[in-house]
Amino acid sequence: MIIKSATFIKSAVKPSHYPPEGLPEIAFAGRSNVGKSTLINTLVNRKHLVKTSSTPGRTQLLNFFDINERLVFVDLPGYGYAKVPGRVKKEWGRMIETYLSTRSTLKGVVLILDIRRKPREEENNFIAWFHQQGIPAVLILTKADKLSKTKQKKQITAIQNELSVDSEELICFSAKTRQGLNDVWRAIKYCISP
Ligand SMILES: Nc1nc2c(ncn2[C@@H]2O[C@H](COP(=O)(O)OP(=O)(O)OP(=O)(O)O)[C@@H](O)[C@H]2O)c(=O)[nH]1
Ligand SMILES: [Mg+2]
Repeated sequence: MIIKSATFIKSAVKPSHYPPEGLPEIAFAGRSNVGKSTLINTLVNRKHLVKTSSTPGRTQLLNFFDINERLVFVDLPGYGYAKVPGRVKKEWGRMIETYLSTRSTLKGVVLILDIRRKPREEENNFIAWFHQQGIPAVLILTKADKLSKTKQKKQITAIQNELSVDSEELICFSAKTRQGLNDVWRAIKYCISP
């Protein structure tokens, strides 16, 4: 994918703040600090389009980005960040769920998992819920550079069993080595025009 332009549109909390529906949209979801914002920056070949941080909970709003004036990426706040109080967590959950269930231009969700971690109930719930809503999901195992190729394979099998998906549905990715970058783009394009 040749990126001619990648620009921040706006941040939003509720539907009245979302930009008008128009271009096809792809949302990026995952546990806090998993590497959602970094994945977006890598996809569009910009180091600082989206703010990233080693501190979990960096992204707290829905952030909309225009890509090539052809599609929109939405960086969602991470879930499961332990240090956030229960009330705030609930609001985050509601914010993400409202977006995912009401946005008619949403074409797919990229769900990002850390290749080193076993998925938990949250990930399984997310996947089941996407299915139910008819939202295509792309599953990414990120930070692949942290594991050897052999260990990557082992983790793919473990995660695949845990999530009850085919191994072809899991894309190994690394922002550091750019492993899997083309596969991620291919999957995103397929969501937009299957
Ligand atoms: N080694 C390695 N580090 C990564 C990779 N992707 C992200 N990181 C690091 O992981 C940390 C979190 O990255 P972010 O992109 O800010 O994560 P996020 O999911 O957007 O986090 P929140 O917005 O807080 O939910 C940063 O220190 C990144 O440099 C990767 O592929 N490999
Ligand atoms: Mg982020």
